[in-house]
Order: sequence, then C-alpha cells, then structure tokens
Amino acid sequence: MKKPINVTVTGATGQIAYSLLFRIAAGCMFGTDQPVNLTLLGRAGSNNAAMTGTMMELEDCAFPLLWNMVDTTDPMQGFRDADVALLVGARPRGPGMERADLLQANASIFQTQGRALNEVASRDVKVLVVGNPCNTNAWIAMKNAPDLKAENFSALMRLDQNRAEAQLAKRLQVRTTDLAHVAVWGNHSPSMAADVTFSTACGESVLPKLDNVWLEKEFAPTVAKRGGAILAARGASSAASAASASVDHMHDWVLGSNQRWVTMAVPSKGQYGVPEGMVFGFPCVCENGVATPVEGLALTDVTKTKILANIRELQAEAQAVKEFVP
Ligand code: NAX
Repeated sequence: MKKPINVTVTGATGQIAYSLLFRIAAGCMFGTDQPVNLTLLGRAGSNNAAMTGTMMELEDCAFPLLWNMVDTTDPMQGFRDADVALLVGARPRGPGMERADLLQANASIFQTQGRALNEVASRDVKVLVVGNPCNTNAWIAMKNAPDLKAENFSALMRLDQNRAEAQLAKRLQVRTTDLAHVAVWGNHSPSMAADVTFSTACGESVLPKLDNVWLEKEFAPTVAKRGGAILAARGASSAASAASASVDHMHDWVLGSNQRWVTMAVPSKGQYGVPEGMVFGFPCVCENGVATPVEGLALTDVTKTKILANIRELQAEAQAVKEFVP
C-alpha cells in the first residue's frame, strides 16, 4: 500500500466541498491505490458545526482510502506538511458589494494562506485555488509564499475547458473523449478565450465542421457566461461541476495528462506575451507532476486580442490588491 498523502481543503462547509471531499476520499483524484489524510481548514470565529457534520458523513462512507481526518481553523496547523492544498473557501459577493470590495475581502484570506503554506507545507505542495477571483487569489498566495516554487500554484480553469468540450461535443455529435486540443486562455471571468483553432474530433480538425457565427455568437458566450446561466437556473452557483473539474485538474497534474492538453491557470514564464508570474489559463501538458504550457502555437488574431484583454483585466485586479502582495 502506498504512503498516504496529506490533502488540505478549505471552504469545507461550502457546496463545492460537499461534492469534492467525497470524490477525493473515494480515490477519484489520486487513484484508487492512494490513501489520503484529509485536513479540513475552517474559518476562525465561524460556526464550523456544518464541518463536523460533513466529517461524520465522510466517516459513514467507510472509504478504505481515507486514513485520517482532522479539522482546524488555524492555517499553520491546517497546512502543516500538506502535499496538496485545495483552496475552495472564499467570501461570496454580498448585496451591494463592489467587485473591488470582493477582491479586497478575499485578498486577505489568500495572503494569510500563502504565508502559512510558505511556512509549513511540503516544499512540493501542489496548490489549486478555486475560490474566486481564482487567478488573482492564486497569484496573491504565490507571492506570499516566496520560499515555495511559483510552479506549485495554480487556479481552476478546467471547468471552463470542460464546458467548452461539452458544447463542442454536443454540436459535433461526438463524445468528449473523441475531442483533443480544446483550450481556454486567460482569466476565469467572462473575458476568458475559449479556443478551438487546434481542436480535433476523432483526429480531424473541427474547424471545417463549424461555422464562425456559431463559434462567436453561441459557443464562446455560452462557455464564458455558463456560471451566470447556472446560477440563474439553479438559484445557486455551479458546485458539482466545479468539484468535478477540480478532481480532473489535480488528477492530471499529479498523475499526468498523457500528452492531452488540459487547461490550467499557472504562473506565466512570459509565454504568448503574458507577463511573467501572472496566473493565466494556458493549455498545458502534465508529466511527472509538472504542468507545462504548450508553446509555439500560431494563434489567430482573435485569440491574440482576447489574450491581451485578459492580461489587462488581471493587471487591473492585481492593482486593486497590491497592498496584499510583498
Ligand atoms: P459556498 O458559499 O457554498 O461556500 C464558501 C465556503 O467558503 C464556506 O465553507 C465558507 O465558510 C468559506 N468562506 C466564506 N467566507 C470566508 C472567509 N472570509 N474566509 C474563509 N473562508 C470563507 O461557496 P461554493 O459554492 O463552495 O464556492 C466556493 C468558491 O468557488 C467561491 O469563491 C466561488 O465563486 C468559486 N467558484 C469557482 C469556480 C472556478 O471555476 N474557479 C467555479 C465555481 C465557483 O463559482
């Protein structure tokens, strides 16, 4: 039996975690031969009774891979020796709250968590930020953890890729597993750029099978605004699909993507003109625990323009939280 890995999850009383935790414990994220120790990191001063209830349910599943489980509200305890940190908890936007207020409220959470990860987590910890605005929150955590490698940090854009693949598969009447090279660039916001320029279905380019009107007027807006559409329909934001995408993201990062392109927001090394260090959605290939953006693609002018808009948006977000970054 393999040695267990230490997985810390924040936002454990939230709706995403209610789906995510059970899939981790069932072996979907790290494989069915990999035991896990779970730490649930709650918010200091809040009523964490719901977390106790979730832990009772996890226990009642009798998952053979769940070796140990603890909860805490202290980040220094919560991230101690963490091999994987899933930062899901974030303050939701409240009535009358401006985007700038939300950025600030969440910036302090990710500053604290970045500092704690820097102090006590495994030096190889893999961090996935789900809580929004996830690209900027991941950047804040990364900047506050100077002793960890920047490559240890990422943000969730796999949900956007999964949404793009689902729309494409429906349009082309194929299965999502028939698709390859679907990419989403940029920020996890309505500005993101879903890109099928390089995509194939059953090994053939999808472009001759699609028309520009559908791509620009239906596909791109459907993917970019899907979160809002789900909120309107369900009366609650995407949860199970976000949890499933988080499982996909970490699974492929840890176990490899088998040369498949997977969209991850990772710190740029200057690829495609994205400023160094900006946490940006790129198509990546994962191998031996390393996610590498695919380089040298001949982007269309449309994609280049959208990438530029995403860079500007992330620069504005960074500016709004600059006092939380050393
Ligand atoms: P919930 O509102 O159900 O749960 C939020 C969790 O965060 C709770 O456990 C709560 O205690 C915790 N929390 C709230 N305020 C906090 C604070 N000040 N400090 C620490 N923890 C705090 O949200 P849920 O639906 O689970 O979504 C969690 C986050 O994921 C949100 O920020 C949401 O916007 C984001 N999402 C990100 C997605 C992505 O693709 N990157 C998609 C889904 C989702 O929208």
